[in-house]
Amino acid sequence: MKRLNTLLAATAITTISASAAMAEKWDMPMAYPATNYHTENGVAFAACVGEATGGAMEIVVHAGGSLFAGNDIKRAVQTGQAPMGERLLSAHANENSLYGVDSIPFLATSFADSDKLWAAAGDAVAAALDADNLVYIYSVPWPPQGFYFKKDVNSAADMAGVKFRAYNAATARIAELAGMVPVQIEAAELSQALATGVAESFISSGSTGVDSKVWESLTNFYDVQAWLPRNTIFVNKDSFNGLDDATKAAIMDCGAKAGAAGTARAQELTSQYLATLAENGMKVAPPSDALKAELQGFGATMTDEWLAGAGDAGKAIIDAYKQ
Ligand code: PCA
Repeated sequence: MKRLNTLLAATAITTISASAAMAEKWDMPMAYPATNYHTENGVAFAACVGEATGGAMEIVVHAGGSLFAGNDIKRAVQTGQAPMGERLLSAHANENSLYGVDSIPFLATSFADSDKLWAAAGDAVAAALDADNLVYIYSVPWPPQGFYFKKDVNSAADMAGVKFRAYNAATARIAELAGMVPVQIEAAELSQALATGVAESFISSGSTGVDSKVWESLTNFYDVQAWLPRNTIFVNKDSFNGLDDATKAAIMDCGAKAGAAGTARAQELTSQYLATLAENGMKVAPPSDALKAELQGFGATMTDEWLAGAGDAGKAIIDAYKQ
């Protein structure tokens, strides 16, 4: 009996050390600052997975584009250079129009409508990711998008010729329609671009305005509420398929929780961000009626263009959303 106990104890020790040795460690590149709620939510997701797998799966978040720059994260995960990552998928709408469904001006302008649009679009976007060798885990919206300038802007005429920082095809297109000059810049480089005059305006959330201390370079925020773009977390399909079922389930469950928690956090922070902009001396205002009408016109053009590019799959999403 004593011998058996010794044997069992030895077996237990072997099992523990084997599972510790086998603990999987995954890097998760993210593009936004460590203090941004998307990143904090990613860290909470990683902790959730660690806990749910008893430490067998360790996910290590790399914030601020430190492992891969935002624009490189999707390709890195597709090709297995990183097993998982986070990306603003609308920046890849040139690869597949469906990735831009969250950046159609004035289609979904509130958190409730963003959820509704995602309920209509999520499966099609997940299928597009699958075709890119990626498994969809969760996504979280940014707060509604508004315009930053360094002067009062009351109509599109006031925007003519202004250097405008774009983060995807939709933001570049809206700049073009307004007669501005778009330049594509990652959020991580935004402060510097504004400080050096490479860009003198942009469209984004209060969140990114605060992250970039935008008041150091610009003066006006117009709360246009044009759309709520999303950050999406995905895993390389081969890496995912190599996991056991329990670990897959842990990732999916923690992902569902992170999607809900991150969205709630975004909503909670939205008005705080605008208050922070104002506290730092920015003029925070709704757009004038004239500007709003012009932007709505650009939105109608861009909706038609998106539908032309996204075909039947796009139309099915918009129809389902509008029901
Ligand atoms: N912040 C990101 C994307 C949308 C947003 O609110 C950015 O400006 O890059």
